[in-house]
Amino acid sequence: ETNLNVSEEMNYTITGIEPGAGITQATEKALEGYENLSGWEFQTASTAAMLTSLKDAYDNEEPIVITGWSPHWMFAEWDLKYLEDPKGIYGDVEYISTIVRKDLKTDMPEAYEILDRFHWEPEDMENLMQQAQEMEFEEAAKKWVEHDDNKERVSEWTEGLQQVDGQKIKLVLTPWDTERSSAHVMSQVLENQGYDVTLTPVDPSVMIQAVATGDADASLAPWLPRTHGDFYDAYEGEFEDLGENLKGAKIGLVVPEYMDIKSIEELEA
Ligand code: PBE
Repeated sequence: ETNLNVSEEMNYTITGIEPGAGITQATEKALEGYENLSGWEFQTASTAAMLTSLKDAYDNEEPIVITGWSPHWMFAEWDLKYLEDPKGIYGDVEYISTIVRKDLKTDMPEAYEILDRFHWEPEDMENLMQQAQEMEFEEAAKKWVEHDDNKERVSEWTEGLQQVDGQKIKLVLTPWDTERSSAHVMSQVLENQGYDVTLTPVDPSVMIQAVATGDADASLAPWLPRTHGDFYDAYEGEFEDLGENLKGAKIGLVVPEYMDIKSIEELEA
């Protein structure tokens, strides 16, 4: 059986990312949910380490299973595929929501309105993330906001709203490029309206808690319904959800195209 050899070759190991990621939690559920994975190791470290391992494996055409997600440039850089997930543990297509603290509408009505209006497409986020490979996110976001293709949309987010004079607003994000992108775009837009913006990266569990307790004003970072669903449910009713700011995200187990395997269930016990 070729698959047996392949799983052995990988030392029955899934290469993960940060321990606090939603995708890490989902993968722990997958290890419990799929009998064939019960003896597998799940290595967590960092996104950077995962990408290095993926690059090394790919360059040598060796097998590897990683925890992957879209949007991400890994799919443009390498030929990769999501393994089918017949038990649906990683969920289906996801959206990213904007959440705000409960009194934000009363306290900061203009900021609330801007946050409520903000939405964009996966390819916008991808373009910005790609730009940010060569410069700081702050600069990439500034370019994105000022780009001719985006100007009109961006101005709709603030149309008819009053400027403020240095009002402080605190956004929390999670420490991945997808969320660096949205947070820095929102930061540019709010600063252009006169806000004094603080961006704080935190773990997904803390991100939702911070908005629920009012420590942070807002976040553009919750991946739903699955990736951060448990954290979201734990604080449901203690924050306000303004709805999706992006549709078409995804998480799952990802392998190089050259691997002769289609489904999580084909990994050998
Ligand atoms: N991610 C990217 C994060 C959210 C954004 C999928 C790696 C996670 O919590 O899994």
